[in-house]
Amino acid sequence: MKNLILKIILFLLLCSPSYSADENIDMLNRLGKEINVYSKKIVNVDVGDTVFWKSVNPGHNVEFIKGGIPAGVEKFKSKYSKDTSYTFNTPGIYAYWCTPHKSMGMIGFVVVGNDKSNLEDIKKLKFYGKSTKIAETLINSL
Ligand SMILES: [Cu+2]
Repeated sequence: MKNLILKIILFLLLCSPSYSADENIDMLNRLGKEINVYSKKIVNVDVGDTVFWKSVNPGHNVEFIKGGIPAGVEKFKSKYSKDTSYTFNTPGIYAYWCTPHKSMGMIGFVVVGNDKSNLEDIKKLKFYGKSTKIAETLINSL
């Protein structure tokens, strides 16, 4: 009987869904009709969670936008054509873009700990070209 209970506990531990809210995002040349795009434009994670960006197609990266991250957070810029990740330990909204495609709509947002206290800073960010309209739509949906 004790053995059975142990087996049931083990089964539950192995088969229960992960409580972690880590996210995976692909960096792509094309997704449907869009070109140069992150597979997810907005993700919501908990404090301490990690977001992984996979370099599915080469030539992309992740760069936090100056003024578009919570106060006290260091800047972050990944290498082109490389998988990258970032662990979000400070709550708030993080705005980022792909450095070479920042005017082509390749932008994204991470909301950490459901904290939107820096939303006004995010609204003041300057976006370029095709990203301007996309940013407006995304920010309005945060
Ligand atoms: Cu890119």
